[in-house]
Amino acid sequence: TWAGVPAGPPDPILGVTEAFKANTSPKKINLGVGAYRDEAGKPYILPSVKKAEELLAGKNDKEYLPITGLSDFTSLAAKLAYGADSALLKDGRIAVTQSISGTGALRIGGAFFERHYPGPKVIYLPTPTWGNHIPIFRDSGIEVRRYRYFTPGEGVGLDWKGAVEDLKNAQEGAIVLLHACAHNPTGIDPTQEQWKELSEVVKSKKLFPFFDMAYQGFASGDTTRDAFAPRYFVEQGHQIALCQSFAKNMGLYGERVGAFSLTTESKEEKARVDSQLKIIIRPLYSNPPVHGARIAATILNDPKLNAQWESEVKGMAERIIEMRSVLYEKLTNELKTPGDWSHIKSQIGMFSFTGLSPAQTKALAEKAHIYMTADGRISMAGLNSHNVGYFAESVDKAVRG
Ligand code: PLP
Ligand code: TYF
Repeated sequence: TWAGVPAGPPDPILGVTEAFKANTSPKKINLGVGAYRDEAGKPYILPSVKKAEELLAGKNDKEYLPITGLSDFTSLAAKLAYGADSALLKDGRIAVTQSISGTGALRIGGAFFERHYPGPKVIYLPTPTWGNHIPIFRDSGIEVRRYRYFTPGEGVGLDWKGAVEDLKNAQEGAIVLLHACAHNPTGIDPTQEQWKELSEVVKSKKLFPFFDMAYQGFASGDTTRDAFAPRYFVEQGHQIALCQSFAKNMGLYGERVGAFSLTTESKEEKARVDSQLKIIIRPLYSNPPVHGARIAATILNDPKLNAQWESEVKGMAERIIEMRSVLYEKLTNELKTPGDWSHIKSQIGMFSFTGLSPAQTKALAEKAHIYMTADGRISMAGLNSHNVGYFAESVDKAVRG
């Protein structure tokens, strides 16, 4: 039956972990997948998450959740994203559903736009973007187009002129995907001034802003500051779509905790949108998993636990920032590695887009047992005080050829 099924390529990011696992060297380092590691290189369960699990232990049955998930969780997730003082939230104008983490949120969003968006079913994604964005929207039946975002080579940075130009030339009324903060893979975000200009461009072309916020808190260490862009767009009168993930900021990766929301014109419109979200979700997976949503809701609902969580997010962000500065110092001042490495310090979030070439990344894997994605992206969280020296020396060798 399946004789005609061709073998497909592995996921460009998760495939790196496979290669890493197969390597038996004690020196090996996995900088592929964006998953936080502590100073000992180990996965990190946030103490606030442990505490929430203790509070929950034995207290709940395993009944199904409603189709759109745990309502305590979805309202608290919306509050975290839009702000406690959000007028839309107070007016009951935000339609929100729990989702299977950020990926599921994007996919529900794709399906909703494919079915109900009155404008062109075309989405503009930044180049580069998180690899999964492309198949998510393509599989949803939305045409994928691109806008420039990044300038490679010397002076690596945001291609602001290119981005604005491409969006000004975009098809009127199309959808535009915006990484709310900590752009993956480049680690480069627009400034607040640039977000303001972007809001004007989006308005002038009647584009629909579709935010992917997978790293709230991870960019600056402050969840409010990291939510600047979607909140500003809402303030400016845009209707937005928003995907949230609690994989990174609560370390709930495998629990699959996320939310998808749409702002609406009225309570009545929200109710209609809610009903259609349910119609999309029911034949996909019926209802979402319960445990992770309970953890997130417990944390967000308890002021003390919430404050503890915020400080733990900050702690993760700060450890990454510290690693950026150590790596920069080693390459620039200790090893005098050829090239300008200042972008390692200026980039934000989980990743650094190193500028290493595919040949150099290949050499690092083969000669130094160091794994990263082929585009030269490294997960900064995979570095710690024990391995950063070895990493810097290996990069130095790879660069010098
Ligand atoms: N969007 C971006 C930009 C990401 O980097 C990720 C990965 O964490 C996701 C969405 C969704 O991830 P998850 O489905 O694990 O929440
Ligand atoms: O970019 C990353 O590494 C994270 C994790 O299919 C991830 O976003 C990677 C690939 C994937 C799902 C999550």
